Amino acid sequence: MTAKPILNVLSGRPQAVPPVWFMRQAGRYLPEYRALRERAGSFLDLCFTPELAAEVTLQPIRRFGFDAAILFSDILVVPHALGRSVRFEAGEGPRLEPLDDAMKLNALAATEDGRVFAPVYEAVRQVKRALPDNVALLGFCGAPWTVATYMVAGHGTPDQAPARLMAYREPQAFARMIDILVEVSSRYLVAQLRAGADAVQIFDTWAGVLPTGEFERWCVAPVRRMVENVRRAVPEAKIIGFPRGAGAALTRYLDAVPVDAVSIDWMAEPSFVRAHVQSRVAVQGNLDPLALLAGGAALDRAVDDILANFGQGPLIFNLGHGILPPTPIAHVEQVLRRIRG
Ligand code: 1CP
Repeated sequence: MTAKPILNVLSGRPQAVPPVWFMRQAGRYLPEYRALRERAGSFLDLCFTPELAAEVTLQPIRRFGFDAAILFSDILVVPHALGRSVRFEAGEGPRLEPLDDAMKLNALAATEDGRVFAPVYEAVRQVKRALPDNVALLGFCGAPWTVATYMVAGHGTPDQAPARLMAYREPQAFARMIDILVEVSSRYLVAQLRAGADAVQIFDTWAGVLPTGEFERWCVAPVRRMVENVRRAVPEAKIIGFPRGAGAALTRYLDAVPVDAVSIDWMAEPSFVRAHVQSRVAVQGNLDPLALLAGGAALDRAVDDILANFGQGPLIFNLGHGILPPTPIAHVEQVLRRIRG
């Protein structure tokens, strides 16, 4: 038995009161984050200064007593370590040099500059030392497909069309990039685990936009290889998968990818998830971030529904996607009271 409720759930043991954390729990809805962000300079400076990244990681733990801290970083540090230019413009989101033809894709560096990640591992060690025994530390990275959507387009897109098109037109060059991301991301997760992360989450935010064959090729197969790589190095590694928007394809994901938990979005059908996901692994989720923003009776009802739907089995209470910046702090407190009594 471990003192960390999340690790119990990840081992398939339901908890009477489900452990809870929120995706993007460190961020702009917190005044203490906004204050520190202003002092840090650029967003990447914040990610790569261990003391600052550790402090931001700990802020939501101090304020709310969540059951997990998630390392403060971003999925786009991986393209940065591959030598791509990555910038975060205030209010505009990430900006990268696009990889918009096969020649550029084929010129992508085959391996990372490992020195880029050193401050991230130092942040993991610092957070680990500061956390209470019952709070788990989560590391993370983006899944190759989701990271590739930003590398190809150079920014966030509503439908990920540039990467989808590139994958159809230049499958070999696209596959080369995915293969590189598999290997870099696997090494990155292994090093986070070795630095002290208790578990890691693989964010495939844009898994839901692909047709079956493409989903298999660009989401399922690469994440499977990552999980195999990580477990080869750290056999007991606890891994959470988040193939957002996969819907009924969650079963095919689980058939191939041996994760310990699946994080589900708020659209997922509860009886389907119970029968085909929670019967096999732990479930994490799936509060609608807009219900959290709305608050009031609608929020209470949404929390109760999740507890009724998934509370009998292994459940990590979470959002179905990241917390929205205008979310009132009082609404987060309301959820925690509702769950913990
Ligand atoms: O202004 C700011 O301070 C920057 C906003 C911000 C923050 C707080 C970005 C830019 N990234 C982050 C932190 C972050 N990103 C975390 C921190 C840990 C946490 O508290 O959860 C994590 C886990 C991520 C992961 C991430 N980054 C994902 C996957 C999860 C998800 O939310 O879908 C994705 C897609 C990104 C890309 C990214 N980075 C930042 C933004 C605004 C975006 C989305 C861009 C877009 O598609 O529009």
